[in-house]
Amino acid sequence: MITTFQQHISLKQQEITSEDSAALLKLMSGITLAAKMIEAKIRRASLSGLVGEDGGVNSHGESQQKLDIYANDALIHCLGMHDAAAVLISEENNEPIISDKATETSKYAIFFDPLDGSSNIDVNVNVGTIFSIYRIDQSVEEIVGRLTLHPGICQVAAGYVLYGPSTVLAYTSGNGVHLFTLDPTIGSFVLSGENLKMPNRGRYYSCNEANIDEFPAHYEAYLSRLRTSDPGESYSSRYVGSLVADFHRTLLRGGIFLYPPTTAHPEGKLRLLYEASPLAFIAEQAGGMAINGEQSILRIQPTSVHQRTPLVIGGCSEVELFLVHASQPA
Ligand code: P6P
Repeated sequence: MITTFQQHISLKQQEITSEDSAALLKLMSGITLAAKMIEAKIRRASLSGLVGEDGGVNSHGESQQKLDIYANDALIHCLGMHDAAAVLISEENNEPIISDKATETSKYAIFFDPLDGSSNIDVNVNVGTIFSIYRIDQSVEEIVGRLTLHPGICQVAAGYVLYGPSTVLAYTSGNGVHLFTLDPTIGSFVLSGENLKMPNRGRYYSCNEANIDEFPAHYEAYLSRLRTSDPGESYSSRYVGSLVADFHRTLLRGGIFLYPPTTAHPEGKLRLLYEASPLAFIAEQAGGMAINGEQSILRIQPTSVHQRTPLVIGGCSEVELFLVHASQPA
């Protein structure tokens, strides 16, 4: 018999009597509704003129795809339907958005990348939505003044939706990682994997090797070490160029994903609060590790909502070997 996402949250939350239970149910129903809307648009994008650039730029001056805007609007609308959300922080918007139905009892901040990797849509490559939920203790007025940011260890829940051959939702609220697959015949996300564990050692490393000459030296030494592993233990390279796709493979097959500092992005390209942190929460809940090259992603104290970070995320075996290389003198 099937278990839907909503049923699973209700069952799981009974195990942890928490004030978050009811709110998480509302917030996650907003996210799953938006995900179904986004999936339906992606599936027909080339037939409905939704591929390509919108002609506008987001808050970082990056050109926006038409589906970036649709996905962002869908998430803002669906999350704004409930009074649980006080504030929404999107990669597409420079400033936090006070939710439509925010009241003094609204106690949650939702950070999201509405459609990560969207430039891949035109060539029919997987894209994803990434989300991260925090409980906050600020009034709406205080938030408008300045949203207090917390390290990733304070996340109440996090996850992603991967739009691919099937649409998969990965989710954690601190009690393991669970996978749900969208069943289009009933329009529900159905439990397809419970308490996932990332293999301690995998066979793939994943990074954009075109930038390798720009990586700090110990990254290059590490990758060379992986490439020259003993026969039968050697690594192969996989790089989709869509973070959620590359991470999801790492979660299921093990190995390591790296986005090191580069000349173009000396602080790293990926965003801490709505890309690295939620994936780090998932990775650690699945028995893996996630660092910024030196320290745990989940322990970084954010200083701005859109700050970037280097990311090294994967199985303990691979990340611990990376740290050995990082500790060696240059
Ligand atoms: P590069 C997509 O634009 C993205 O933000 C992530 O999804 C992906 O991991 C990364 O950038 C790819 O960056 O520089 O390798 O094209």
